[in-house]
Amino acid sequence: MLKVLSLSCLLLFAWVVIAMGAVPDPSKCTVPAHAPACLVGDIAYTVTVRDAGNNPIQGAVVVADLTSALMSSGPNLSPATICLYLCSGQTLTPSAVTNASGQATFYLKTGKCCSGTYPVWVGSVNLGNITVLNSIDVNGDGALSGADVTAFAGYYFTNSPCADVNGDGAISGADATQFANHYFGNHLCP
Ligand SMILES: [Ca+2]
Ligand SMILES: [Ca+2]
Repeated sequence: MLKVLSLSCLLLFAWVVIAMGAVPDPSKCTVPAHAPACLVGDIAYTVTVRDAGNNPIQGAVVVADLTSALMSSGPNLSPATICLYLCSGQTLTPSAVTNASGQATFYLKTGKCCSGTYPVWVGSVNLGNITVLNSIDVNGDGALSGADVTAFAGYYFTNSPCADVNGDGAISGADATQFANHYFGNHLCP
């Protein structure tokens, strides 16, 4: 009986240690500032969650809080008004679960380019913030048209983060290629 109790205590202790070790450390996590999207939801945005020992945390539920994008002032908007376009079924608080590498991948189905502070959470821990939400549907009307090409070109040639449709933090030919592939693929809301 004593042995069973001891074993139970040991297992409980081990569980507590694992649970404690699984606390995300924002300084070790990776939250890219630019989160690109396509209406059809086929552009990945990946957050990496690690603990203080720089170990990846598996099974963590990561939530991106985009709520403020609904009323934020986007760089393509004046005055401030509703910014983000949401495809049907896309929530303002999407979540994804980390894999064995600590990576949680989102596939946002949104339009328009919005800037602001959109926090990314695991529980009550703020891992970092998304600051730009952009999309192949550049003007955020839920359609793909020449207006998006014009808007993309305007952002591209002024080096605006709104043209960073591959989300690598830089404006380059890779963004133009990414835009063209999704635009000519007519990637609309599913
Ligand atoms: Ca559009
Ligand atoms: Ca880029």
